Amino acid sequence: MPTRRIVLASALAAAAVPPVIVGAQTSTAPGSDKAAPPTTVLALERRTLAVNGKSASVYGIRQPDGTYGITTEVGKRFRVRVENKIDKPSLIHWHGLAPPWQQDGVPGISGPPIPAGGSADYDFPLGYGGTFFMHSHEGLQEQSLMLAPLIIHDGRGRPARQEIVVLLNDFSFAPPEQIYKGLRKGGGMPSMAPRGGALTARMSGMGQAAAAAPDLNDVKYDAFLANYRTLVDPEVVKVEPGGEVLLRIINSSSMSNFHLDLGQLKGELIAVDGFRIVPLVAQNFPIAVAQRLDILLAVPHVPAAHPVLAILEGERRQTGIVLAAGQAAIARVPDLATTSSPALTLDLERRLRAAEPLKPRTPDRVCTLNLTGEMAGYIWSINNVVWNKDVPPLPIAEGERVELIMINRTPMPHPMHLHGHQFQVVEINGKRFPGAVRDTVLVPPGHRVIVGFDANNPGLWAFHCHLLYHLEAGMFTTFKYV
Ligand SMILES: [Cu+2]
Repeated sequence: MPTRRIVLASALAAAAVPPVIVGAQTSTAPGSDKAAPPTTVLALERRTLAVNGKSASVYGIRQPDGTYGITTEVGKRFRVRVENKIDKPSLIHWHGLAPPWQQDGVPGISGPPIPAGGSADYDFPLGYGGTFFMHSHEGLQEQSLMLAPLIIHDGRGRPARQEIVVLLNDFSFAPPEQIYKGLRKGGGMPSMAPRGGALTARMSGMGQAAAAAPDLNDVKYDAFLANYRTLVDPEVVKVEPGGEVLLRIINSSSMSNFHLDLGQLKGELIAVDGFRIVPLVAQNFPIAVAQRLDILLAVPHVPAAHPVLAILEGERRQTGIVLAAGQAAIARVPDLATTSSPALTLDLERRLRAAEPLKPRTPDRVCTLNLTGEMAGYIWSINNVVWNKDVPPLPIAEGERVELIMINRTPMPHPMHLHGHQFQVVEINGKRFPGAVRDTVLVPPGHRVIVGFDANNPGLWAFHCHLLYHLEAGMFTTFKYV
């Protein structure tokens, strides 16, 4: 098969130049920067992962030395070549970054996917630091772990001695296509057996305001992973007694919201979704799908093992890593918490305050986005429109302050993500406040959440629920200002 390369035009050379597909012999696209070859190569590949002693075929995004994802620095350029070594087209989205829109990695929106055996070059400036991640936006690949951390250092907070990235994932031995088919049919597949039969009945009231208990965890997963491992054999990270660590928690699950539980330790939350907040101390932090938490942790002086756990919302199932301070015995951590956790709420969200809020400004444009759905057939939508390529983009204009009113009219929580921008949470259920700047916000059932953002990165941008099967089923739309 001839190797093809999609060369994405350099942002420096010309911000609005669309990607150019060229043959393998031509290594440089018109207008790209010939003097600047990519510095980092990321291979999209198949790999085998052992989960609780059973092996599974999953995807991975790795550098030639085996490193998953990228760690880089603010001020550098994001100069990356993605090599597609799987047997299907793929395209990687840089979640939380603000690249030129053609480099955002959403097939059919930002550009075409990279064909099997092909590669794509990316080059754009990194204007801010933080904890981000990368994942495929093609098909159901992210469900099979086509994802990795993307860390941009900016010397944030106090100089922690040690940084620990914790990648959280839900995992099923069933292929995602089978899980999705089961959801569309209203259950009945083994992976969802405990919940399947009740799906239609439970959701018959959908479309009206959600009453009573929220509906959580559509898919019954086989395992929950922290850095690709379960609590049967968790990652144990050596830490210095009396030292300080920076935890970078990434919820790259497909469908699972968690409560991050620090046990006896208190953590200082300093950033959400990469963006700094006024620091806040707690032992327990909600983290919805696609969100990130930066937490500073003072390690006690006494030698001890400190589990850092993520408990599935509404359930007892948990995953995590263990911090080992000094010569401490490491006890087995059960994969069930002692009690069921509650559903995620916005109690913490209401208390978050951006360290650098948006300048107060009357919005130039307000978009109302009803989060809607139909459980019969597992159809999810925005303003009752199921996404397809003929849905016109929502128009906005460069320079505008835009506010998005998200009203969840379904019984399920939806973590809503905007590409290419950061937004500030400015209102929850009618109460205005200068909340966190972030890229993904949870809208629980029956809630009304307003976010504001500045239209400062022209292009065609995706906006969607980050529960991956909701996204696949149509809870997706676009904004356009080009
Ligand atoms: Cu959703």
